[in-house]
Amino acid sequence: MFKKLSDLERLISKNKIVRTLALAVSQDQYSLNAIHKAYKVGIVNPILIGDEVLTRDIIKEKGYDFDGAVFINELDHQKCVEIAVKLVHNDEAQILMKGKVATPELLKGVLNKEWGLRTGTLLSHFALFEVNTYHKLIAITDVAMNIAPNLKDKIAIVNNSVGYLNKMGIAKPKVAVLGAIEMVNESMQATLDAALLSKMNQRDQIKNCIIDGPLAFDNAVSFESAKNKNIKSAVAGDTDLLLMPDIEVGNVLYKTLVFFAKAKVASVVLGAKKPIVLTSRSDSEESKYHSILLAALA
Ligand code: COD
Repeated sequence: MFKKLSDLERLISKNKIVRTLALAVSQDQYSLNAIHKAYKVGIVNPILIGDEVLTRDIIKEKGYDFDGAVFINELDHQKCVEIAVKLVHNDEAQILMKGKVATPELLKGVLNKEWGLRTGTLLSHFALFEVNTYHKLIAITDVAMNIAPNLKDKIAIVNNSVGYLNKMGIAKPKVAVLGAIEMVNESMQATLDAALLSKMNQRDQIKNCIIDGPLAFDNAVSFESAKNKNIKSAVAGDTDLLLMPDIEVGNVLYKTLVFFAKAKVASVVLGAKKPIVLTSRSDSEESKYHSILLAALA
């Protein structure tokens, strides 16, 4: 069982993983810092696409040693995205990373029908948290890509995340489908979807995990809370993955954990041809580094 995000490092070095990473709009000191760390420990070979002068200025100022890195000089952001995405599309790079560019701008490139990274399945965002008050790492999805997923989307989002957790060695991750309450209320769509997902899991329509829901946040993460409410569940209090009802709830929870609970987080977009590191500008350098590790493992 993984308890810390730094455990990812151990798994990567055990499997001797080395990936080529394409950074779109490379003049971003925070991304460069994280990439430099991953480069120095031999996990990534970077291709830096962006304003080469500005990028080299940052590298020089910070004293980074990027001797083996490839630089592609491009000033236009959209073109940078296109070049980076095409490198991954053509398997010349195995990780796409967002630099100093807006998330929707990058995602539109990723979803481009000709040269994007679509696979026919839904792309979704997967965030893995280390929270001091929880007994293991906990994943949360989707907090950054799918705005208002319907039932079909939620099935794909669960499958993407479960596939990743299975790869991490968790054979049957426990998935809590969140609602505002733990009872089905016909006026609350999230609770209806949760009940359907649970039943689909029981009938083996969604495999390799144990799904329960609706669960309110407290009983998803606390045995005691579940016990107090007399909830009998194989998931309650021991959740590996929290499925969010929509992007607003997910994004607020993500930021609450980081800013109020001082949680550590790593995140990656799954379901594309290759993993995408899509951290936000406010994420710490450590978080960006751990996200690269998460992508390298995917
Ligand atoms: N996976 C696969 N294909 C998708 C997905 C997805 N998640 N989302 C859209 N598509 C496909 C659609 O099927 C369609 O073919 C095409 O892409 C365009 O679909 P639209 O018109 O619904 O999507 P866009 O281009 O307007 O927007 C897609 C975004 C991912 C950019 C949009 O959903 C978005 O802005 N998401 C939130 C991103 C964000 O702001 N995150 C920041 C939070 S920190």
